[in-house]
Amino acid sequence: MQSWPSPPIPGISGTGRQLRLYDSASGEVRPSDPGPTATMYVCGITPYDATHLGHAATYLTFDLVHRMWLDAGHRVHYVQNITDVDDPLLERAQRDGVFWRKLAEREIGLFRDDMTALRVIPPADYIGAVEAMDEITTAVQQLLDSGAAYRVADADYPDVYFDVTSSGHFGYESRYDEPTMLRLSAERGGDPDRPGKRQPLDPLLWRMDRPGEPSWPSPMGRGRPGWHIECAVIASNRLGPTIDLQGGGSDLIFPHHECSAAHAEVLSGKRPFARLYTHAGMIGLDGEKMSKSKGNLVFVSRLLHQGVDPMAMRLGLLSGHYRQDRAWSDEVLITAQERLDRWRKAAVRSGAQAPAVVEAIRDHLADDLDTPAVLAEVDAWAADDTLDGSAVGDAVDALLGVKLT
Ligand code: 5CA
Ligand code: ZN
Repeated sequence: MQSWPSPPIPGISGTGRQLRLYDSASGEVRPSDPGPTATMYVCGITPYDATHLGHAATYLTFDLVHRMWLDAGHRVHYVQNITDVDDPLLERAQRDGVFWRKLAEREIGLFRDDMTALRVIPPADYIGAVEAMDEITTAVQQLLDSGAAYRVADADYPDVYFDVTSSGHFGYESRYDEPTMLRLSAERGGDPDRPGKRQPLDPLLWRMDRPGEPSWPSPMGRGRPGWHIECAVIASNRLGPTIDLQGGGSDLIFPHHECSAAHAEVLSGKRPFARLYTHAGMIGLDGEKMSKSKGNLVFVSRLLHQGVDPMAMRLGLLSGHYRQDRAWSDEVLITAQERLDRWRKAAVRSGAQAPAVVEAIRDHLADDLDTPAVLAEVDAWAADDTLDGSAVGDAVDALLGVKLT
């Protein structure tokens, strides 16, 4: 799938830092320690509706990771998927009377435009589930052959499931207890009550063809893939069996990242799948998580259409810490726009060089992406009329992704 154009990234003087990030699997802030090429997989959208500010906040978080690694001299191999066939997409297409592929195409187009406006560095590989169908069916067959997967005894639909006990340490990524896992599985697309499964938490790998549903040929028979195998396969076939970071919003901690890690580890025989599992908090509106099902969405494309500066959106979303669940509001946007105006004036100013400000930006970002501290630092620089603009302006562009000039 075509991704989107890369924003130019200005060079800045000095040396980058080793980035430390919170890891869900260990519950600690840990150093990321990539080799010359850092590898990152961030779960992409399910394209049945436009990009909202919650999605944007999550992609901005990992864009900062990308920028910090580049600043530290790494190449970055970034892969993102598109869940372009799944229940929510098919249900929405059915409801609206549009062909599911058309709906996906339209929403992916909007997403690309939104990411471009927000100056998010694109993934090198942007891969739809449909494009990866052969890879996915090969992996499911491999799991069946090895005994890690099985079919349910259902005469009509002998769907294929993954046996969670085959990984030997299912649950290590989320560290949730069994009742929590069961609840979240039921809430987030799993089917713990399906009769015939070995364990209630076993996730679907291959759903046999149902009337009216799209399906693809496979050694298992016609059907379509489960959700978690898609990400396990797209990531590991491009980045190898062990990646530096698996990212997404905190609603993906379980079951999605737990199951995709388990699939990838059983397929490769290597663990852990990711050295860091990093999750962004949920953006809410009026006290509730912003989500398609609740309908309380603020779309990036709508704000752009209204003339809101995407750099103000970016600053507004980065004004809270990425791990914190936080609310979007008109006030957040107004404060961000005012800040952006002050920073823009300061960026064209002549005066004394302020290399310590650039170093402080790096230090705060290296500390688990402490953007509130970065904003305070840059605010102080903007308020000091004696300081020069250009070097700090470039650092704000390169590291924070906010273009000032
Ligand atoms: N296609 C799957 C991942 S493979 C998916 O979750 N798609 S999504 O469109 O529902 O979400 C895309 C990304 O946005 C995910 O990382 C999700 O965790 C994140 N996200 C969704 N809602 C919010 C929110 N309100 N705040 C922050 N991030 C969110
Ligand atoms: Zn995913």
